Amino acid sequence: MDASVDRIAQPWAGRTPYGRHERWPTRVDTYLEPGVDPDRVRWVQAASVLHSDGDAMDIAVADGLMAGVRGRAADRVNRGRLGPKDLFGWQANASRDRLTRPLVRENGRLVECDWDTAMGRIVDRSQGLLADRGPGSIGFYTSGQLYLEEYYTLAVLARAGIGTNHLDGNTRLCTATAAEALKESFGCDGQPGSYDDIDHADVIALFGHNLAETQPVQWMRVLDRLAGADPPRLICVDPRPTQVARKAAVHLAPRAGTNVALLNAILHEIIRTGSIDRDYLAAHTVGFDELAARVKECSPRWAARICDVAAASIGAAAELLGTADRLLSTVLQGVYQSHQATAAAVQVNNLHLIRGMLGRPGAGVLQMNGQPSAQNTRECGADGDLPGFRNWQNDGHVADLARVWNVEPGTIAHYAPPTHAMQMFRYAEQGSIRMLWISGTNPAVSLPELSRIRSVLAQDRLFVVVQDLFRTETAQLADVVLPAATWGEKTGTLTNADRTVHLCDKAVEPPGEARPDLDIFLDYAARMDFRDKDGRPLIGWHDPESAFEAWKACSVGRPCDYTGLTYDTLRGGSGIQWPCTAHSPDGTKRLYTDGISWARPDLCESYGKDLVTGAADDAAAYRALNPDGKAVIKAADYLPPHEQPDERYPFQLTTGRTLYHFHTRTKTARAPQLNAAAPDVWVEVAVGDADALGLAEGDLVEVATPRGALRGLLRVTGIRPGLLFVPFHYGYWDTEAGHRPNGDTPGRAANETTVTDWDPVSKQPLFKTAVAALHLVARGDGRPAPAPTTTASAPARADAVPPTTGGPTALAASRADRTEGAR
Ligand SMILES: Nc1nc2c(c(=O)[nH]1)N[C@H]1C(S)=C(S)[C@@H](COP(=O)(O)OP(=O)(O)OC[C@H]3O[C@@H](n4cnc5c(=O)[nH]c(N)nc54)[C@H](O)[C@@H]3O)O[C@H]1N2
Ligand SMILES: Nc1nc2c(c(=O)[nH]1)N[C@H]1C(S)=C(S)[C@@H](COP(=O)(O)OP(=O)(O)OC[C@H]3O[C@@H](n4cnc5c(=O)[nH]c(N)nc54)[C@H](O)[C@@H]3O)O[C@H]1N2
Ligand SMILES: [Mo]
Repeated sequence: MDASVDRIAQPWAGRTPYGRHERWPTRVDTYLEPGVDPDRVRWVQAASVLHSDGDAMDIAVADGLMAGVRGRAADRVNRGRLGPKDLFGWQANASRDRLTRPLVRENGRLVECDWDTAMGRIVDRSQGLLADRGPGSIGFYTSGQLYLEEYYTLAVLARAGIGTNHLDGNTRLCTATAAEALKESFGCDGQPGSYDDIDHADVIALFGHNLAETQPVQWMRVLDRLAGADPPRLICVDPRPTQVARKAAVHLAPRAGTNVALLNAILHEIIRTGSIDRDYLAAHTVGFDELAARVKECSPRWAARICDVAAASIGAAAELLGTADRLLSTVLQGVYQSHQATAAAVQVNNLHLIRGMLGRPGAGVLQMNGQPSAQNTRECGADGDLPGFRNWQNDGHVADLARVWNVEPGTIAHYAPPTHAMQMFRYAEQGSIRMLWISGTNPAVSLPELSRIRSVLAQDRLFVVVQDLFRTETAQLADVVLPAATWGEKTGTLTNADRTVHLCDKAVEPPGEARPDLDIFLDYAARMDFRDKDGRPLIGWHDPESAFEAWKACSVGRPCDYTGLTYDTLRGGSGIQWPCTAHSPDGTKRLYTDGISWARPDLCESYGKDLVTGAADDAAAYRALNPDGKAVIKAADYLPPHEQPDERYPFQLTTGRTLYHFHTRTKTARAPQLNAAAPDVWVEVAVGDADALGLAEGDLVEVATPRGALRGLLRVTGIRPGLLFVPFHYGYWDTEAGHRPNGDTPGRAANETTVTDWDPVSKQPLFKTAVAALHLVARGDGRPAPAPTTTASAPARADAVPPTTGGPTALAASRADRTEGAR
């Protein structure tokens, strides 16, 4: 790829068209810091940690410092391509404000100390709590951004060392619904499809998934197919005019929170027109009759009223879906972060089951992940699951895990489902959890209802440990802060959304005394002196590779079997998809090529839940429903969103992402090109709504909900009327107040306004459906909102706003910052 292309202004760059069933061409994207001599660079292999795509890349190292990145041409995921965050995000590693020493709270202030002091405090508190209150007083809240080796170590120390049930990841906010929907339909987590399905599909349907901005490299793949022979037709279900919507054959922009009504109408049409695969249904599923009965009355006209979408458009979508020869569907947060998250995601699985669209090239479903290693959090049991997708309700599975760890089964808490993150914060609020160890996540910006989260974390009686790279909003509320090494500074593996495992090697030294998360967890386990039932150390590994080998032993015979992988094979060129065993050394492209394999009652990860209440079924009920371990077709009635607009709060409010930032911006705001592309928060409103309220581009507005308010500059876009959108990236670490709104003035974090509420099945919080009021605070001064023009946020009137660019100014700033920041 021509290095002079401005990859901020042209995020997806030029096309390499290819035809259906052909191989996606290679294109190597590179960004080297200006002035770096390519001949003096050492390349170290890695994969991106700024989304779930798993873009393989090499990190350039010059004089012991990171100096750029280059896509890996041989890799199956990206064939050399990189997105804007991949190209520029690494610069954050060298920021001047990295944490370099541990901090402890003394007289209300965080002060630097040595590792012995910091770890000593954590160990003292842990031992005291274990003695006085037992394991249930200690909770761990981790990430989807560490490495597999780190999650597995954390899962063993928390579940078998401490023996607590309170271990979850921010994956609860992210992909809990993906996991749950897979468990409901297929009995077990594990992505059925493959990114290669993009090469073969004739119809690609994206449900609440802004692929163009959130997995930009797979969007390049879609664009390349659109530019080639026999292009696929796209269906986009999203209330915003995303780039996906702009390229779609059918774009449905439903009222937020009505996905189940829409999907039921689509299923209704497909069944009514007889576009179903009866042989597949008979051989591989149970539950079809129940679905057919439930959607019988759900006509497109019925759904049109609920979703506020034309019945004819629903019909057009159903026809494309019903006549597709190879259908690929993807599902993400527009579905997962709403009140019927699992119910809706399961209906997409049902669409594939009734059409027999699974396990063949181009016929697949991607219940997407968002974070780079969310898959590993789940498979290692560092979230609300047991390691290796074992079933907490199956005593045989618990006993098997106890055998792997050489502990008594009773040591592993399984008296109830593993505690979910929202419940852990509730326990902390009520006082039964007294120590919360937060690693690789920033809940003081990312959890709903921030005023509540700040007050929970700030309590005196709660001992908060934060393990991060920076002094985040959350770190500022901690009792102990541990400086972590990150991507590029430590070795480990991560698994992307299509089960591709990549190895990231250490490229440079971490700053100061920062240590890899793995070393921190191992150090804690050693100081706590956790033992197995024979008195040997519970955790017998000591570095990333030995941790990986330990995990392989835990994965034997499970769906996520890693036994055929080694660090050496992962250094062989491309990432490899699990399961990977001696029999399938090259990995497994698709699951369920030969029927459903992990749903048998004795094998399944879950016995399923009621889609309305979330109540867990037991083994007997599951055995009666699904004795032969087929796919379960689960129907769901539509239920309206928990909040409905009224006179006081006339708008719906949804929140989400922009192309150039990652989450709470701890990395992307420290990369000058990315920061310049979207420097501050904004509020999106439809043209008609702005006109009706007399508001214009660049006005300072306030968005208020029953929980709180935020302020930002107005961007007038083609978003659906009645809906507001606010990006959730902007917290306070780079503002004067540091970790919260300044004084009584409303802040800018989207989660000041969101609600403490979740999908009853997956327990994933609702970030996409609140009600809100919109008010003018001050007229604009002629400047447009600080929102990109290249994305879903593009202004309705393009001439009103200068184009987004990462041009010469941003690059000059980059150079200056790097020179100052170099250690
Ligand atoms: N640039 C960038 N990429 C990222 C990330 C990032 O922070 N920045 N984060 C990564 C992570 S962790 C995740 S989870 C993914 C998330 O990736 P996405 O899910 O693609 O991103 P979101 O912006 O959260 O939401 C997607 C879309 O849902 C739509 N939506 C809102 N309400 C509804 C609804 O009721 N129905 C439907 N059908 N759609 C609705 C929104 O308009 C939005 O365009 O992105 C990953 N990639
Ligand atoms: N309103 C609203 N809220 C949302 C969402 C939404 O769409 N709308 N989306 C939700 C979703 S899907 C997600 S995934 C979450 C994300 O929410 P968070 O996880 O809170 O967001 P991040 O900014 O990614 O936080 C990761 C933290 O880990 C640190 N970190 C990075 N690498 C490492 C490492 O190697 N080791 C350690 N120890 N720390 C590291 C970073 O500096 C950062 O502080 O937000 C959720 N919140
Ligand atoms: Mo996420």
